[in-house]
Amino acid sequence: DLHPVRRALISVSDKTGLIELGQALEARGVEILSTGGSAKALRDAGVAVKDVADVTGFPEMMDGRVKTLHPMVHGGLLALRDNDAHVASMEEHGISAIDLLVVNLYPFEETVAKGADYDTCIENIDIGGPAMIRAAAKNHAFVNVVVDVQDYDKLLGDMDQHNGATCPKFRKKLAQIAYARTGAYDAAVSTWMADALELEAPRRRAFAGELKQTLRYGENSHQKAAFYTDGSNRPGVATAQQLQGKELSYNNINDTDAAFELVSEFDPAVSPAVAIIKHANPCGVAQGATLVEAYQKAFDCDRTSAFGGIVALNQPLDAETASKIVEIFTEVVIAPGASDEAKEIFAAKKNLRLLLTDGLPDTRAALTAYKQVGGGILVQDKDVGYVGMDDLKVVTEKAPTDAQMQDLLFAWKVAKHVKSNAIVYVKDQATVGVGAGQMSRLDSANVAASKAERMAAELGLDESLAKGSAVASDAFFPFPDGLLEAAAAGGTCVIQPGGSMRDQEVIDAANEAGLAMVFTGMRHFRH
Ligand code: 93A
Repeated sequence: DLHPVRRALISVSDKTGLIELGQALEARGVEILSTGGSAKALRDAGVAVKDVADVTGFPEMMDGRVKTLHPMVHGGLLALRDNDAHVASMEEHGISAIDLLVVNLYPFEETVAKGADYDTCIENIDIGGPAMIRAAAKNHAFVNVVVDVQDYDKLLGDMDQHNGATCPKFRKKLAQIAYARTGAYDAAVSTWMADALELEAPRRRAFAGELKQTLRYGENSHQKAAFYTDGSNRPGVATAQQLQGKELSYNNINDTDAAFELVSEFDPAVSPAVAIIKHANPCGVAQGATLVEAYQKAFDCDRTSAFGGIVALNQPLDAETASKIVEIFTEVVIAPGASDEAKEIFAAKKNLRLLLTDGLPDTRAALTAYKQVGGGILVQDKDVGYVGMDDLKVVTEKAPTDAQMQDLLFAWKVAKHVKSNAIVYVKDQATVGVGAGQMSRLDSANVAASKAERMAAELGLDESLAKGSAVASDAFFPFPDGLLEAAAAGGTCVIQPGGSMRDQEVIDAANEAGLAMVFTGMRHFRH
């Protein structure tokens, strides 16, 4: 089952490593066929190459749309070498076997990412490449197919282990990668088309991913798990660089994502912000004059829960903040960069994971969110809803002061990232109580209030942290009870979507309790 590699076809858009590969194959006595640009690059470097056009007897035509789509190529890729009839056909038509195909495709994904116009994107749909890749992969019993630059060395390594041939298991692995690549490629094309056509629910959808790392286990130790990138290059946990610390776990990744997406809601040009996350919910979020102040304020919301938490920053980590963070056990820190001094401070804490990103994600960019359910996949727009000052409607006799307004908007941004039912108390641009994931809104208000009280006691204060706070509710209050609970805890102003049948009852209760309340007209369920 060892098949010597005697003849290769190389056709690559990304020319990285091409010359080295060509030279290595030549040194191993492999004959090389190649297409226009790839052939030229190899020839310029002194590697002997045969033009595919000379093999097919046809020039590359129609702007290169037709260059390798020919029986001389596809016959050479698909023929079964141990089938007499196939071999007879090859002889009859003068087709020579191709034992190795090296292709990487027209950069369709990159072209879309650059924001190219429709026709340019269409022109970057590779046809001949995927056709060859699929043919070679089907015939992996005899043919090697390489679609990733990172596999060049592995190919040469396998050849060297087997005296210029490759083993069947290696060829099978290459074939699996090849089909995943063409699948992902067409997924990218169909997803782009669905967007370009503004289709709300395309009748067929394709998904694709590329392995970033295997994980030791999933949410629990008896679950297998792995982490895939989606090719979008969005700054975030999937594209971050890990500078130090243990390998990230499944739960770390989930929590780090929640933390970074939340903190990225806060414009770093306005002020530094910090979010501390536990179990995908914030246990402290704050803005401050400095990053370290923001961290301290976030930490003071719920010091107990912050232990072993995940910290996200909207600005590069500085030395002061780094020193403060290492005072307690923290699982992960993610930031858009870090100073050398900060890195040094972290280096002393070997287990602390530090992830650095290339900037913050655009939290308003349209994205699609998926959720698996029994027998299906739910697809929706990511919640990129945003409410600004001008969208708010004051519904009570009292209107919020400017300072209250700032805290209401802050609380609203945080509430969007808290599992429903979400109630968030905020004072001076810092959360002071977060109630998450309860089955009743009243319970969430209670949880937030009791946390604010417990923390106040811990800090030696004689009134609840929630005293004088702004309160956000991710969805409307169906009854006045949750609102009254928030008022009793110390809330003085409220932000909520409105839209309940009992809105008037709730507004009356707010007026009676002396609260100022605004409606957003938009809710932020998050389940
Ligand atoms: O336009 S194509 O779809 N038609 C083809 O017949 C064809 N054959 C190879 N594109 C085709 N290719 C692609 O050309 C390869 O997949 C590769 O991405 C690219 C390499 O072209 P060059 O060697 O001229 O740079």
